[in-house]
Amino acid sequence: MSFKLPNLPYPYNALEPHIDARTMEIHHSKHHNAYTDNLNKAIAGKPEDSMSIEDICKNISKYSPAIRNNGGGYFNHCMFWEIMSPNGGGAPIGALADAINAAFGSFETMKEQFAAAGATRFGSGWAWLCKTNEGLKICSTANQDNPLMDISDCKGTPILCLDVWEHAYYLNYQNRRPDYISAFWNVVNWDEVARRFA
Ligand code: MN3
Repeated sequence: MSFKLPNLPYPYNALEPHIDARTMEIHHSKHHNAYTDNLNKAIAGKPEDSMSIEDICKNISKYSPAIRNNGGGYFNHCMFWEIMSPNGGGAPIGALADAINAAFGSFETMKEQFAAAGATRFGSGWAWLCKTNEGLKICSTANQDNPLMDISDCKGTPILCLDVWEHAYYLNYQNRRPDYISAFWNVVNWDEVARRFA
């Protein structure tokens, strides 16, 4: 078994009241665990079994739908847990703040565009802030696709992500996806986003 479900870097209740403990527990121990198990089943006995998840994503057009869905699900959730923190929120500083201002004009405008990308993603998917050769970009992907994937029309190195599948918020927010997105800013780990940006 190549891929392991990572432990969360904080307890399930650490992001309350913004993301509730029950949602975090089910999301991590059931959803992310299932993507991990199903990815391992899909790559068993194949060369992909010895590849990094990033390299699998970058060559995803060569692989099965099961690897695309579960490999994306594995990578996306690993990143999602890390870019949140109970000590999160606030605003980025330094080179990341400069890059955000250069690309969007202000931190507030970046947040508005990111929130719109998540709110308008029809059905299930993710919102992303990506580093590209043309500066920072915001986009969204469907299902478990991500900007590393060669099939993505939203390519770049992801530095911030938000899961907008209903399983990420429905217990606490029901149909109010925009309220979940607003609350997310209180738990963003800007130190980790800056590390990925650098
Ligand atoms: Mn999810």
